[in-house]
Amino acid sequence: MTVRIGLYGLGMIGREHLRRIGTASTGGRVVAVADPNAAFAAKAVTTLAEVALEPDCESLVNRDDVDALVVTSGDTDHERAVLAAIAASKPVFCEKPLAPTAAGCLRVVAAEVAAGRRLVQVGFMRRFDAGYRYLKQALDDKAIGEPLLAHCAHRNPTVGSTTWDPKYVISQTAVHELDLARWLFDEEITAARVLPVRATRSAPPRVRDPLMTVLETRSGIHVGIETFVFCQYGYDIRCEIVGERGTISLPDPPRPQIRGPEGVCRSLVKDWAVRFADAYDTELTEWIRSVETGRPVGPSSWDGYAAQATCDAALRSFATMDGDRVVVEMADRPSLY
Ligand code: ISE
Repeated sequence: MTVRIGLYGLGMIGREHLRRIGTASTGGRVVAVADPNAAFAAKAVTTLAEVALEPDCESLVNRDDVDALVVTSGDTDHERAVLAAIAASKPVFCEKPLAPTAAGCLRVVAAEVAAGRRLVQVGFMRRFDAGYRYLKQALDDKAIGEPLLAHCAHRNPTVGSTTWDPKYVISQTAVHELDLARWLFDEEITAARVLPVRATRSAPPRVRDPLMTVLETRSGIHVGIETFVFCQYGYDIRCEIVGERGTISLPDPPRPQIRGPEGVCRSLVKDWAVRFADAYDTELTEWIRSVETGRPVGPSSWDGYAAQATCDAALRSFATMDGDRVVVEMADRPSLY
Protein backbone atom coordinates (compact mmCIF):
# COMPACT_ATOMS: atom_id res chain seq x y z
CA MET A 1 0.00 0.00 0.00
CA THR A 2 1.21 3.52 -0.75
CA VAL A 3 0.31 6.00 1.98
CA ARG A 4 -1.16 9.15 0.40
CA ILE A 5 0.07 12.22 2.19
CA GLY A 6 -1.05 15.83 2.47
CA LEU A 7 1.87 18.18 3.21
CA TYR A 8 1.19 21.48 4.98
CA GLY A 9 4.00 24.04 4.73
CA LEU A 10 6.25 24.45 1.71
CA GLY A 11 9.25 26.20 3.28
CA MET A 12 12.74 24.71 3.41
CA ILE A 13 12.00 21.68 5.62
CA GLY A 14 8.65 21.10 3.83
CA ARG A 15 10.32 20.91 0.42
CA GLU A 16 13.04 18.64 1.89
CA HIS A 17 10.42 16.24 3.27
CA LEU A 18 8.48 16.35 0.01
CA ARG A 19 11.60 15.31 -1.89
CA ARG A 20 12.44 12.74 0.77
CA ILE A 21 8.98 11.12 0.73
CA GLY A 22 9.22 10.88 -3.07
CA THR A 23 12.69 9.35 -3.22
CA ALA A 24 13.75 7.56 -0.07
CA SER A 25 11.68 4.38 -0.58
CA THR A 26 9.48 5.55 2.23
CA GLY A 27 6.29 3.90 0.93
CA GLY A 28 4.52 7.26 0.78
CA ARG A 29 3.48 9.76 -1.88
CA VAL A 30 2.55 13.42 -1.44
CA VAL A 31 -0.76 13.90 -3.28
CA ALA A 32 -1.75 17.39 -2.11
CA VAL A 33 -0.20 20.42 -0.44
CA ALA A 34 -1.16 23.70 1.24
CA ASP A 35 0.67 26.54 2.95
CA PRO A 36 -0.54 29.28 5.33
CA ASN A 37 0.73 31.72 2.69
CA ALA A 38 -1.60 30.93 -0.24
CA ALA A 39 0.27 33.04 -2.80
CA PHE A 40 3.57 31.35 -1.90
CA ALA A 41 1.91 27.92 -2.20
CA ALA A 42 0.44 28.75 -5.63
CA LYS A 43 3.91 29.66 -6.88
CA ALA A 44 5.64 26.65 -5.30
CA VAL A 45 3.12 24.15 -6.66
CA THR A 46 3.84 25.08 -10.30
CA THR A 47 7.07 23.06 -10.04
CA LEU A 48 5.35 20.00 -8.56
CA ALA A 49 3.85 17.49 -10.98
CA GLU A 50 0.66 15.63 -9.98
CA VAL A 51 0.25 17.41 -6.64
CA ALA A 52 -3.06 19.16 -5.88
CA LEU A 53 -3.18 22.51 -4.08
CA GLU A 54 -5.61 23.19 -1.22
CA PRO A 55 -6.37 26.56 0.38
CA ASP A 56 -5.92 25.54 4.05
CA CYS A 57 -4.95 22.70 6.37
CA GLU A 58 -8.58 21.67 7.03
CA SER A 59 -9.46 21.14 3.36
CA LEU A 60 -6.10 19.41 2.86
CA VAL A 61 -6.52 16.84 5.61
CA ASN A 62 -10.20 16.22 4.79
CA ARG A 63 -9.53 15.18 1.18
CA ASP A 64 -10.68 11.61 0.48
CA ASP A 65 -7.35 10.77 -1.12
CA VAL A 66 -5.28 11.98 1.87
CA ASP A 67 -4.54 9.21 4.40
CA ALA A 68 -2.22 11.22 6.65
CA LEU A 69 -0.82 14.72 7.16
CA VAL A 70 2.75 16.06 7.38
CA VAL A 71 3.01 19.48 9.08
CA THR A 72 6.08 21.54 8.13
CA SER A 73 4.63 25.05 8.33
CA GLY A 74 5.89 27.81 10.65
CA ASP A 75 5.79 26.92 14.35
CA THR A 76 2.73 29.05 15.16
CA ASP A 77 0.63 27.17 12.55
CA HIS A 78 1.37 23.68 13.91
CA GLU A 79 -1.35 23.44 16.56
CA ARG A 80 -4.24 24.26 14.23
CA ALA A 81 -3.07 21.77 11.58
CA VAL A 82 -2.52 18.95 14.09
CA LEU A 83 -5.94 19.57 15.67
CA ALA A 84 -7.51 19.42 12.18
CA ALA A 85 -5.89 16.01 11.58
CA ILE A 86 -7.08 14.69 14.96
CA ALA A 87 -10.61 15.95 14.19
CA ALA A 88 -10.45 14.06 10.88
CA SER A 89 -9.11 10.93 12.71
CA LYS A 90 -6.04 10.87 10.48
CA PRO A 91 -2.41 10.28 11.57
CA VAL A 92 -0.22 13.36 11.57
CA PHE A 93 3.53 13.89 11.60
CA CYS A 94 4.38 17.36 12.95
CA GLU A 95 7.80 18.97 12.84
CA LYS A 96 9.00 20.21 16.22
CA PRO A 97 7.72 22.08 18.15
CA LEU A 98 4.26 20.55 18.46
CA ALA A 99 3.24 24.10 19.45
CA PRO A 100 5.37 27.03 20.60
CA THR A 101 3.89 27.00 24.13
CA ALA A 102 3.30 24.19 26.63
CA ALA A 103 -0.37 25.28 26.85
CA GLY A 104 -0.76 24.79 23.07
CA CYS A 105 0.86 21.34 23.30
CA LEU A 106 -1.53 20.39 26.12
CA ARG A 107 -4.53 21.29 23.92
CA VAL A 108 -3.25 18.79 21.35
CA VAL A 109 -2.72 16.17 24.07
CA ALA A 110 -6.31 16.76 25.30
CA ALA A 111 -7.74 16.40 21.76
CA GLU A 112 -5.82 13.16 21.20
CA VAL A 113 -6.92 11.76 24.55
CA ALA A 114 -10.54 12.63 23.65
CA ALA A 115 -10.07 10.83 20.30
CA GLY A 116 -8.99 7.78 22.34
CA ARG A 117 -5.94 6.83 20.29
CA ARG A 118 -2.50 8.07 19.33
CA LEU A 119 -2.49 9.90 16.01
CA VAL A 120 0.44 12.32 16.44
CA GLN A 121 4.18 11.87 15.93
CA VAL A 122 6.47 14.84 16.68
CA GLY A 123 9.59 15.43 14.56
CA PHE A 124 12.40 14.89 17.04
CA MET A 125 14.49 13.18 14.38
CA ARG A 126 17.57 12.50 16.50
CA ARG A 127 15.76 9.56 18.11
CA PHE A 128 16.08 7.93 14.65
CA ASP A 129 19.83 8.61 14.28
CA ALA A 130 21.88 5.39 14.30
CA GLY A 131 24.41 6.85 16.79
CA TYR A 132 21.80 7.94 19.33
CA ARG A 133 20.02 4.58 18.96
CA TYR A 134 23.32 2.91 19.81
CA LEU A 135 23.57 5.07 22.98
CA LYS A 136 20.00 4.22 23.96
CA GLN A 137 20.56 0.49 23.45
CA ALA A 138 23.77 0.54 25.50
CA LEU A 139 21.98 2.40 28.32
CA ASP A 140 19.03 0.01 28.25
CA ASP A 141 21.49 -2.94 28.33
CA LYS A 142 23.09 -1.36 31.45
CA ALA A 143 26.48 -1.40 29.67
CA ILE A 144 27.77 1.31 32.03
CA GLY A 145 25.58 0.51 35.03
CA GLU A 146 23.31 3.30 36.22
CA PRO A 147 23.79 6.62 34.36
CA LEU A 148 24.86 9.55 36.54
CA LEU A 149 25.43 12.51 34.24
CA ALA A 150 25.84 13.53 30.60
CA HIS A 151 27.88 16.10 28.68
CA CYS A 152 26.30 17.32 25.45
CA ALA A 153 27.42 19.91 22.90
CA HIS A 154 25.27 21.36 20.12
CA ARG A 155 27.46 23.56 17.91
CA ASN A 156 26.42 25.26 14.69
CA PRO A 157 29.01 27.08 12.55
CA THR A 158 26.62 30.03 12.36
CA VAL A 159 22.91 30.86 12.33
CA GLY A 160 21.17 33.81 10.64
CA SER A 161 22.66 36.78 12.48
CA THR A 162 19.84 39.21 11.68
CA THR A 163 16.86 36.84 11.96
CA TRP A 164 18.01 34.82 14.99
CA ASP A 165 16.01 35.48 18.14
CA PRO A 166 18.35 34.96 21.16
CA LYS A 167 15.70 32.65 22.70
CA TYR A 168 16.07 30.23 19.75
CA VAL A 169 19.26 28.98 21.42
CA ILE A 170 16.90 27.18 23.78
CA SER A 171 13.71 26.70 21.75
CA GLN A 172 15.27 25.72 18.38
CA THR A 173 18.66 24.38 19.41
CA ALA A 174 18.83 22.93 22.95
CA VAL A 175 15.28 21.57 22.53
CA HIS A 176 16.77 18.52 20.76
CA GLU A 177 18.87 17.69 23.82
CA LEU A 178 15.89 18.39 26.13
CA ASP A 179 13.94 15.72 24.27
CA LEU A 180 16.89 13.31 24.08
CA ALA A 181 17.56 13.51 27.82
CA ARG A 182 14.00 12.33 28.55
CA TRP A 183 14.19 9.60 25.92
CA LEU A 184 17.66 8.29 26.74
CA PHE A 185 17.09 8.08 30.50
CA ASP A 186 13.36 7.37 30.35
CA GLU A 187 12.71 9.98 33.04
CA GLU A 188 11.04 13.37 33.19
CA ILE A 189 13.16 16.49 33.58
CA THR A 190 12.42 18.19 36.89
CA ALA A 191 14.49 21.40 36.76
CA ALA A 192 16.57 23.51 34.38
CA ARG A 193 19.09 26.30 34.70
CA VAL A 194 20.79 28.28 31.96
CA LEU A 195 24.18 29.84 32.63
CA PRO A 196 25.61 32.54 30.42
CA VAL A 197 29.35 32.06 29.94
CA ARG A 198 32.00 34.30 28.39
CA ALA A 199 30.53 35.47 25.06
CA THR A 200 32.17 34.82 21.70
CA ARG A 201 32.95 37.86 19.56
CA SER A 202 31.59 35.96 16.52
CA ALA A 203 27.96 36.35 17.65
CA PRO A 204 26.02 39.59 17.22
CA PRO A 205 26.00 41.46 20.58
CA ARG A 206 22.25 40.85 21.12
CA VAL A 207 22.78 37.03 21.03
CA ARG A 208 24.37 35.51 24.14
CA ASP A 209 26.51 32.65 22.86
CA PRO A 210 27.62 30.10 24.02
CA LEU A 211 25.31 29.03 26.85
CA MET A 212 25.41 26.17 29.33
CA THR A 213 22.07 24.59 30.21
CA VAL A 214 21.94 22.11 33.07
CA LEU A 215 18.97 19.75 33.41
CA GLU A 216 18.08 17.57 36.36
CA THR A 217 16.04 14.40 35.95
CA ARG A 218 13.72 12.86 38.53
CA SER A 219 16.43 10.45 39.81
CA GLY A 220 19.06 13.22 39.95
CA ILE A 221 20.94 12.65 36.66
CA HIS A 222 22.49 15.97 35.56
CA VAL A 223 22.72 16.77 31.84
CA GLY A 224 25.01 19.63 30.82
CA ILE A 225 24.24 21.08 27.38
CA GLU A 226 26.62 23.48 25.70
CA THR A 227 24.92 25.37 22.88
CA PHE A 228 27.30 27.35 20.67
CA VAL A 229 25.54 28.57 17.53
CA PHE A 230 28.31 30.81 16.19
CA CYS A 231 31.17 28.34 16.74
CA GLN A 232 32.52 28.98 13.20
CA TYR A 233 34.24 25.66 12.58
CA GLY A 234 31.49 23.12 11.77
CA TYR A 235 28.25 21.42 12.84
CA ASP A 236 29.45 19.41 15.80
CA ILE A 237 27.13 17.31 17.95
CA ARG A 238 28.58 15.54 20.98
CA CYS A 239 27.16 13.46 23.75
CA GLU A 240 28.96 11.49 26.44
CA ILE A 241 27.11 9.66 29.20
CA VAL A 242 28.90 8.84 32.42
CA GLY A 243 27.68 5.84 34.38
CA GLU A 244 28.71 3.91 37.48
CA ARG A 245 30.94 1.55 35.46
CA GLY A 246 32.09 3.53 32.41
CA THR A 247 31.10 6.02 29.74
CA ILE A 248 29.37 5.83 26.33
CA SER A 249 29.89 8.41 23.59
CA LEU A 250 27.91 9.35 20.52
CA PRO A 251 29.96 8.16 17.53
CA ASP A 252 31.09 10.83 15.05
CA PRO A 253 29.50 10.42 11.61
CA PRO A 254 31.83 8.62 9.17
CA ARG A 255 33.91 11.08 7.12
CA PRO A 256 36.66 10.37 4.58
CA GLN A 257 40.19 10.60 5.91
CA ILE A 258 42.34 12.93 3.84
CA ARG A 259 46.14 12.56 3.68
CA GLY A 260 47.87 15.57 2.20
CA PRO A 261 50.56 18.20 2.70
CA GLU A 262 48.85 19.32 5.96
CA GLY A 263 48.99 15.78 7.37
CA VAL A 264 46.07 13.45 8.05
CA CYS A 265 42.66 15.04 8.60
CA ARG A 266 38.94 14.37 8.49
CA SER A 267 36.63 17.22 7.49
CA LEU A 268 33.63 18.13 9.64
CA VAL A 269 30.02 18.29 8.50
CA LYS A 270 28.96 21.93 8.15
CA ASP A 271 25.21 21.55 8.06
CA TRP A 272 22.58 19.89 10.27
CA ALA A 273 20.48 18.78 7.27
CA VAL A 274 23.48 16.73 6.06
CA ARG A 275 24.50 15.48 9.54
CA PHE A 276 21.01 14.11 10.20
CA ALA A 277 19.93 13.23 6.62
CA ASP A 278 19.75 9.49 7.43
CA ALA A 279 17.85 10.18 10.64
CA TYR A 280 15.22 12.19 8.72
CA ASP A 281 14.90 9.36 6.14
CA THR A 282 14.43 6.75 8.87
CA GLU A 283 12.03 8.97 10.81
CA LEU A 284 9.67 9.48 7.87
CA THR A 285 9.96 5.88 6.67
CA GLU A 286 9.09 4.53 10.12
CA TRP A 287 6.23 7.01 10.48
CA ILE A 288 4.73 5.97 7.11
CA ARG A 289 5.07 2.31 8.09
CA SER A 290 3.26 3.11 11.35
CA VAL A 291 0.41 4.71 9.37
CA GLU A 292 0.11 1.45 7.39
CA THR A 293 0.18 -0.79 10.43
CA GLY A 294 -1.89 1.51 12.65
CA ARG A 295 0.76 1.09 15.40
CA PRO A 296 2.22 4.51 16.32
CA VAL A 297 5.98 4.78 16.93
CA GLY A 298 8.29 7.67 17.73
CA PRO A 299 7.83 10.79 19.86
CA SER A 300 4.21 11.30 20.92
CA SER A 301 2.33 14.53 21.56
CA TRP A 302 3.09 13.93 25.26
CA ASP A 303 6.79 14.01 24.35
CA GLY A 304 6.16 17.24 22.42
CA TYR A 305 4.44 18.71 25.47
CA ALA A 306 7.18 17.59 27.90
CA ALA A 307 9.93 19.08 25.69
CA GLN A 308 8.02 22.36 25.53
CA ALA A 309 7.39 22.45 29.29
CA THR A 310 11.15 21.93 29.83
CA CYS A 311 11.88 24.61 27.24
CA ASP A 312 9.60 27.05 29.07
CA ALA A 313 11.49 26.41 32.34
CA ALA A 314 14.87 26.85 30.60
CA LEU A 315 13.67 30.09 29.02
CA ARG A 316 12.58 31.41 32.43
CA SER A 317 16.03 30.64 33.79
CA PHE A 318 17.66 32.24 30.72
CA ALA A 319 15.63 35.43 31.33
CA THR A 320 17.30 35.82 34.75
CA MET A 321 20.77 35.80 33.09
CA ASP A 322 21.99 34.45 36.40
CA GLY A 323 21.58 30.70 36.11
CA ASP A 324 18.49 30.53 38.37
CA ARG A 325 17.17 27.01 38.94
CA VAL A 326 13.61 26.75 37.57
CA VAL A 327 11.36 23.78 38.35
CA VAL A 328 9.65 22.18 35.31
CA GLU A 329 5.86 22.37 35.79
CA MET A 330 4.12 19.39 34.18
CA ALA A 331 0.50 18.24 34.01
CA ASP A 332 -0.34 14.64 34.96
CA ARG A 333 0.47 12.13 32.24
CA PRO A 334 -2.69 10.61 30.68
CA SER A 335 -2.78 6.80 30.49
CA LEU A 336 -2.83 6.97 26.65
CA TYR A 337 0.91 7.67 26.87
C1 ISE B 1 17.90 23.90 13.86
O1 ISE B 1 17.10 24.92 14.39
C2 ISE B 1 17.18 22.62 13.92
O2 ISE B 1 16.04 22.53 14.26
C3 ISE B 1 17.95 21.45 13.56
O3 ISE B 1 17.19 20.30 13.73
C4 ISE B 1 19.18 21.39 14.44
O4 ISE B 1 19.93 20.25 14.13
C5 ISE B 1 19.99 22.64 14.24
O5 ISE B 1 21.17 22.59 14.99
C6 ISE B 1 19.18 23.83 14.66
O6 ISE B 1 19.92 25.01 14.45
